[in-house]
Amino acid sequence: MENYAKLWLGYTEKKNNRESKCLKKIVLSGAAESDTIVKNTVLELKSGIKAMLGFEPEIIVSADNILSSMDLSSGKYILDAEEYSVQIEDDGLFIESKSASGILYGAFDVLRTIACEKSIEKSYSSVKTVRPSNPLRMLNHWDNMDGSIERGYSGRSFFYKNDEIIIDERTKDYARLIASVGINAVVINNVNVKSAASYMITDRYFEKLAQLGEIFAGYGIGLYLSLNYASTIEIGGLDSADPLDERVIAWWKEKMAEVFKKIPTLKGFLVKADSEGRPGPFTYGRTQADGANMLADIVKEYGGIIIWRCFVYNCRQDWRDRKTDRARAGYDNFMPMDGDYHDNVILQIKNGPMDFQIREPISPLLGGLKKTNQMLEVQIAQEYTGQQIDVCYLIPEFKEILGFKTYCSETDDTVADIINGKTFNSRFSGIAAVTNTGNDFNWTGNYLAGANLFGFGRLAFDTSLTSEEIAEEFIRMTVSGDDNVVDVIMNILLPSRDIYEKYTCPLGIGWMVTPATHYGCSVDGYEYDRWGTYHRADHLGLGVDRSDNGTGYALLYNEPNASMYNSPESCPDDLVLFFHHLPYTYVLHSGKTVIQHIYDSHFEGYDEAERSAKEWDSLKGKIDDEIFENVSERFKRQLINAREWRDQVNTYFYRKSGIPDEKGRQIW
Ligand code: GCW
Repeated sequence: MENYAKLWLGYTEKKNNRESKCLKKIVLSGAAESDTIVKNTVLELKSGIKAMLGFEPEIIVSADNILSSMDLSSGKYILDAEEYSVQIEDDGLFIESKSASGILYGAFDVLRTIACEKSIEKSYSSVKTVRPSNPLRMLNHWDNMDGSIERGYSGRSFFYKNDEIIIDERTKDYARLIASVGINAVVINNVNVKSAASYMITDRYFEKLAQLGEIFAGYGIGLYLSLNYASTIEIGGLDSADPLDERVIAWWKEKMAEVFKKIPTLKGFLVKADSEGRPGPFTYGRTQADGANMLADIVKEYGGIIIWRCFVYNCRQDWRDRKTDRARAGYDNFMPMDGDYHDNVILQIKNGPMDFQIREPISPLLGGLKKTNQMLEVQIAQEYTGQQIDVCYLIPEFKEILGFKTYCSETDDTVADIINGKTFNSRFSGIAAVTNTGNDFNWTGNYLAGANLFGFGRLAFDTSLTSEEIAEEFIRMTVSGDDNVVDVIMNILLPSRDIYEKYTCPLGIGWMVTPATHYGCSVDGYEYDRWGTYHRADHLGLGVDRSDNGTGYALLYNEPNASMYNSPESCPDDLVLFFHHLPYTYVLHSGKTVIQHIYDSHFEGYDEAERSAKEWDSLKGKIDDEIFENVSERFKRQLINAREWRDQVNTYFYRKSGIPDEKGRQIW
């Protein structure tokens, strides 16, 4: 037996499409037969169809259609290039694209259709054309070279062990898995670049990195590294990392020439600077733009890009200080330089202004910045959302984020429009997820967390897909094609984010988690701490005043969002405590008081989690035992967690407020 699951590329035997004539001959048109991606595509189609349908198709590759003059450095052209179409013509199936990657995506479309047991004839009788929604569709690994993973809940790293890079069958299967859902970029090391990882840009690792880059390139995936901003000091022997210091610039020039020569497939770097103890340009009185531009100018001649994170805030705050607002930090640090970032810099912005809580407003940088390349960062590693113990299907949340209207322009003003490059005609843009994988047998700890890995890729590739469509594909391809099983798991996945929200932090307030580990309830865990993460509860009420009477954060949005958030009357219930400090007796739009909402949602959240666990139990014997047991065991832990959250939050606020539950349920 393999030591890892095949997930959605299991290619088990299928009943439908066995007689399909057009699958006997498949034409790949638009790229050369000698191209590695094309070779991999041919192998994938042959083995996949053979395993699912019992015959091997004849595959013809024709290089027609290549646009040799294509400028791949421009975002728009990348989208053009990666677009594919599939259709039945005469007696064969034609997969066409202007690039080898597009052909690969077309092939995976066909394999998905077969794996989901949809009719090939119906699916492709008229031409199906798909153009990816985003130029960059990226995964960020927070893997450390000692094999640990920061915020990893699925075992150890499959990239590193004891400061060495691992390359084996799993590396290639990982590339296949993520390419199959449309990922085209991957950062393979933690943004906190320390210890051995600082030496990734040295001789010690070039050879292995070059090999890794080749494997990824064979599946249309660009390799990126996280960079230690202070490399000049840590490995360069200089005493400064000042981006305007000539010695620093000279060191980087020489270094980058070497790095791009030794790792020819390298596409660029991700940088976390001036954040949570990491060094950065602020140390030298320089701006974030100074730091990013210095590196970008140097990597430009190699076609490289610098992805610079906006997660810059004061993590040494005094809890007594009510003026400093962590939520403002990203905006305050990056907005003033809008227009100054050079054209191969992309700012990578977390979806919310804080840090991947179960409910946050959209970062006001998205819709604020108008002259800067932008990328959205979401987190499928469930750091604050159940750590792959609790089931939490995040695609509905990502759909909300992408659909958010920022009012930054007359048309095309949603987050999806901004990051796909449409709104500001950006050259480089896209979406990244902090990934949830590790070397566990099933890759993601909980099998159901695989839906977030699968779903993130699918959504990044085609933002128009619904959460339901994505969940259904995932289940059919990974667990079972039985309609009843599909229904049961859909009913578990789709409401899971709401359920998790209900039994954890109410009304957008966030942060009532156990400090450091971030799993489990601790209402006051972060209340008197230095991280800028407070709920400000007293005997009368709770919430953070971010209106114009408070920190003014609400006014960072474009109108009408600013006014909407600024007043509790117009602020949506689910964020009202993020923006306002309200009495427990305040009546929400739902008609409930704040305190009654807290009680009701927590009782409901637990009950619904329990119902999901029971639904899962009904699958015993109907699905693979290994999957069944894995998720069952996680559900047991989820219920313990949900019960603690419910009872601690309810009890805490009952004791603070002295207001009993209208329904007289048990509070401790
Ligand atoms: O949420 C915080 C995490 C850190 C992480 C940081 C970041 C990689 O708790 O573990 O560091 O975010 O995004 O940089």
